[in-house]
Amino acid sequence: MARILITSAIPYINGIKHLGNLVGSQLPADLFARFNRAMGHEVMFICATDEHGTPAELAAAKAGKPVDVYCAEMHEVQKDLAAGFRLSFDHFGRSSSQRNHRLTQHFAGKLAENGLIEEVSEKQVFSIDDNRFLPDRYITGTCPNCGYEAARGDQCENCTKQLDPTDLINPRSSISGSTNLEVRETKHLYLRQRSLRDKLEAWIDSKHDWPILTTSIAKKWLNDGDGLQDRGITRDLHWGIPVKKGDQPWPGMEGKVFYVWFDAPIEYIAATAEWADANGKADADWERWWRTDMGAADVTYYQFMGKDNVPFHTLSFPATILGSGEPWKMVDYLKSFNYLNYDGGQFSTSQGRGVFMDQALSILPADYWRWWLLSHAPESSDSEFTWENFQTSVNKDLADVLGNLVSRVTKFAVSKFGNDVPAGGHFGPLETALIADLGARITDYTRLMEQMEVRKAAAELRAIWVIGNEYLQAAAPWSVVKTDPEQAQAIIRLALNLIRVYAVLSAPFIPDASATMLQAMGTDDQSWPHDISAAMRALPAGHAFTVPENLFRKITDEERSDWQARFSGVRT
Ligand code: B3M
Ligand code: ZN
Repeated sequence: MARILITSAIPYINGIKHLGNLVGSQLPADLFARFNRAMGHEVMFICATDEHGTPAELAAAKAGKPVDVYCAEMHEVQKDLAAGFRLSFDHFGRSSSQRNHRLTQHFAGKLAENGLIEEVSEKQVFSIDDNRFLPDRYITGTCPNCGYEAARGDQCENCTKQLDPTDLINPRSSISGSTNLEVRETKHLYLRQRSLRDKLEAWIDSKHDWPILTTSIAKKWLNDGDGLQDRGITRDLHWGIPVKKGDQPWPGMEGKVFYVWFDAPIEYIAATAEWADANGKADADWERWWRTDMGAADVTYYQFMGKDNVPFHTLSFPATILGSGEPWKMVDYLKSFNYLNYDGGQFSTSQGRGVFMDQALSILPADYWRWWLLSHAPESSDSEFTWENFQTSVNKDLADVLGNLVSRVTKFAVSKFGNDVPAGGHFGPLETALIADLGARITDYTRLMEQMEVRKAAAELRAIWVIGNEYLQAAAPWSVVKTDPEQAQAIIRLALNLIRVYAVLSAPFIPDASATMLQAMGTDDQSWPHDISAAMRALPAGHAFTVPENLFRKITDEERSDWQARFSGVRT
């Protein structure tokens, strides 16, 4: 039994995520966690909300709530949606937790001890009425280039010119509109990543099995232009983790917080500590996942994320860990994803374009989305959600192939032989051929799941469903029963066992349908069919079963066009 640590990139707190976000990290991470549990491994699957930074502050202000209240509420919303999608986290933490405060301050203290922190003085715009420094993009004014009146301090949206806040004519705070601004001197901490460059390169070079997408992004940031830049790890904000050196004050840094990207990945560790706290466990119970001197040396650690997050996980976070000089577990395999586009364009949170997690669950159950998203995961390139494709996939794969097989077999079996697995006949050449074919395909499917080849695994699972249908077509129990009822019983006995095997194999993709199938088969035997001959006899003659509710319904053309219009982002 192996020990598998899995983390998904932690979603920002401000707002509900769309399906593109979901398929880029949390959902494939869940697939992998479920698969590894099915393999009998010990799994720790961690996610959290990413709660700091200016966007969180501004979203709270917009909602008219104190930022801590806003974050607590949005955390619950995201947690419920995760549960709705059946994301099987062992813990869904919060980056604003006390655990993360202490760990983040601990890492900063260690980095300082090791001479890796530099204090740098900078000039920044301060808003006297807002009583805060303003990040560039929260300063608005008139563009000196084109005269656009709502240009941002970093760029003019109208003419695209890159700006400095001091270039703006009549600058004002985007938060309050106040023009009572001045330039002040402020001090920040920089992590001297450059001095860790060789260590980082050696570490990245030691990863021979990473996906090309991951390695190419890591290398690009390591080597491009000036190479690795030293990185500011503090901000002049109120909401965040106060800058401290371990548990000691940091002179000159009073009132400042750590930059959100410094504390967010540390939350992977902190959330595991939160898991221990929430479950009455000791520190040693989470440390055995994270400290190589406390048992984590035999853990294999997998991270899942969208490609835009890769630089932070291949350079910045490893720099924090390596720079600490302490024996923390580092990632072994980093699975990254391209983008999912939406119906000829992009998902857009600001325009409400595309399907968001809450909307998705309000129109169809989780399994429909899980199946489509995972079977079209943007692995080797970006992929695109279209309603036509979604309808076809659901109606064919789920309703026609899997759902139909389950309902045809169980209804026929009950009507001809009653509610027990029938005892007659023997497996003949057709059954032997099916079992051999299944065995080979399940070996292949298991390997693809181990390798996190999400789309290929989905395609193999679909093929496994299809050969079951083809077998039934060929074996035709509905005709055979008229001439050779004993043989029809053998066919049905095999087909009922096939349903259990399908339930087990499909569970990582479509857990609810899988549970319904197992329940109908009157079993909680979820053992993976490594030995297919034995697995096809797991439900013996005389074992009771029932006919399940219809597993999947079809999407009508009318629904498809309604939904397409509803989520197009064109406000009516
Ligand atoms: N919150 C960005 C994102 O949700 C960021 C990930 C943090 S992972 C430590 O895509
Ligand atoms: Zn302009």
